[in-house]
Amino acid sequence: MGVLNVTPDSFSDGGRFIDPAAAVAHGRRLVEEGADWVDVGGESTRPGADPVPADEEMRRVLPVIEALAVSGAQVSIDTRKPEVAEAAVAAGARMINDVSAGLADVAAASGVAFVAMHMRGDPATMQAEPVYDDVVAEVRDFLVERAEAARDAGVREVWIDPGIGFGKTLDHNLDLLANLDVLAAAGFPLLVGTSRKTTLGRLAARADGSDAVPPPGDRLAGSVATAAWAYRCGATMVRAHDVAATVWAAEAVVASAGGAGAGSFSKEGARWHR
Ligand code: HH2
Repeated sequence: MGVLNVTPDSFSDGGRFIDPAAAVAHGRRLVEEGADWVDVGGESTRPGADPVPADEEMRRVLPVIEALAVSGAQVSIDTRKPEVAEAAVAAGARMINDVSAGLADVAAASGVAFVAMHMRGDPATMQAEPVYDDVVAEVRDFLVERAEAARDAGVREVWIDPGIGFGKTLDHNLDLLANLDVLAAAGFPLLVGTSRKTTLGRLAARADGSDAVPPPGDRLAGSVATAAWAYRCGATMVRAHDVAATVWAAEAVVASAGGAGAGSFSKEGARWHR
């Protein structure tokens, strides 16, 4: 799943694709690089981000979704608002990626796929000392409850996502990454998004023995390493800004894991071929 943020303030690519033509061109590039889905968002969910009114969010994303869908791309809409999700589906989106895990009814009514992601609180407050007794069990139980409710509401394709960086400390994120196999065994396809996130910046600083956290654009190594790790642990989709590098990493890890008999992670729609 390639990331396309049509926002002025996203944490890593804010402002780069606010022009619709630039956004559409980047979305097409993500597909050429091997993205199976292009995840279009019009509101940043980084910690402390300003909320965006629905009409402004729609103004940003709808022309981009329409143009990408017409050119044959599979588009998901990254939103927490029902009216934006509905309008995005009308413009051609085939999946609702909802970081609040609350839009299952919209997905059911419109017949599209749904991603239920775990977040503690909301972006304005989520990094204020999040506390869990057992982060892996709590995230798994929440996701299974939301995913089962979505399935019962009639959504045919339901994904779960632990929401790396959403109301979690570095240690919480690492515990989740260490236990992705538990989430992969929860009964729903698993999506993981680590791309360029602060956790990776902090690990890079740790490796350097430094306090200086590298900026999002300098977190490629950690992004592809954790994407490969996620696939190895049973995830079947990762959310990535750097799609070409991520597809190569996926190919390398599946080939290494499976030996000569492994299938290949083809760029033809980024699906496993055996
Ligand atoms: N992460 C972000 C946004 N949406 N959706 C899912 N399912 N999983 C994620 O991990 C996830 C997500 C944050 O990244 P980004 O879109 O690049 O930044 P911003 O929220 O600042 O626009």
